[in-house]
Amino acid sequence: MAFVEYELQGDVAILRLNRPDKRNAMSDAMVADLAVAVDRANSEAKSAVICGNGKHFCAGLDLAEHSEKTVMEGVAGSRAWHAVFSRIQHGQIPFVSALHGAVVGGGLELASNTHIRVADPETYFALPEGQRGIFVGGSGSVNITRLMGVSRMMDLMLTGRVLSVEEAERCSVVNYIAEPGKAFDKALELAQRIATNAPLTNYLVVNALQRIHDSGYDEGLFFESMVASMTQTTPEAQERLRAFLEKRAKRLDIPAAE
Ligand code: 1HE
Repeated sequence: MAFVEYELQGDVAILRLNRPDKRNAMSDAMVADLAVAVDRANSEAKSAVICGNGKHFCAGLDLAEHSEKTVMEGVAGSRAWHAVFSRIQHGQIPFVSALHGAVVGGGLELASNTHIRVADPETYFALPEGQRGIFVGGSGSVNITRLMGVSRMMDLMLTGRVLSVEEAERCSVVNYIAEPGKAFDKALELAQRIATNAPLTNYLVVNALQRIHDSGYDEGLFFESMVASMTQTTPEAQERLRAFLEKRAKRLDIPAAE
């Protein structure tokens, strides 16, 4: 996997986009390597971090490669992105992205498929597709829009304007702004914590929540009851509940009163 480095640190898989000389621009080969790494993480880890080597998280689609494609090759390429991104969004485990530098075009699409986004303060976001004469093709029209809404998505795509990390946090693109240079450390800390949850709960959070939100009100509530009951009746849940009642479980980290 030349374009994606993979490492298993305890229960957490670390996936590093590794094409820093091209700002981690996503070529077809990189998408294929990402698919292998994502499948491996889903099969052996309890959570994962996705980050980028070099000065930037990801400069999006490899524009050099894509200037040469036919319509059908373009469709196949977009569908390949969808396939790997959906194995992130609806895979076996939660993925946390650690963002820094440029998170642009397809880089923002990748981040929008992860479950939590942590960013360094100097991170910036943009969708320059309009200027390049193309359209989002890596699920952005669905997944970035879900985060920021159609109005902001239109603004970004039409004007190509650059969003600061504070603006990105305000519109739910970023969950955490880390201390300078610490996005990876913070993302790893969160992933390690997530890895201690019951695996079935993690699986259902990443697979059921968005689907419940996408369904009708009544269907959503019904689906929720099924999922809730399924988790509550597992031996793991029963042991975790017993551990709490017997004071063996960690309490919430409540901030100390002034
Ligand atoms: C690239 C790419 C790329 C850099 N494809 N080669 N994405 C974009 O429109 C963003 C295009 N990139 C940039 O605007 C800038 O590179 C950055 C702001 C991200 C970073 O700037 P900087 O000064 O750190 O790097 P650089 O000097 O611009 O680029 C370094 C090299 O990376 C250079 O190649 P070199 O051979 O001249 O050294 C660049 O050509 C190369 N490079 N970005 C190919 N994207 C599924 S649909 C998704 C649609 C999209 O993603 S559209 C958005 C595409």
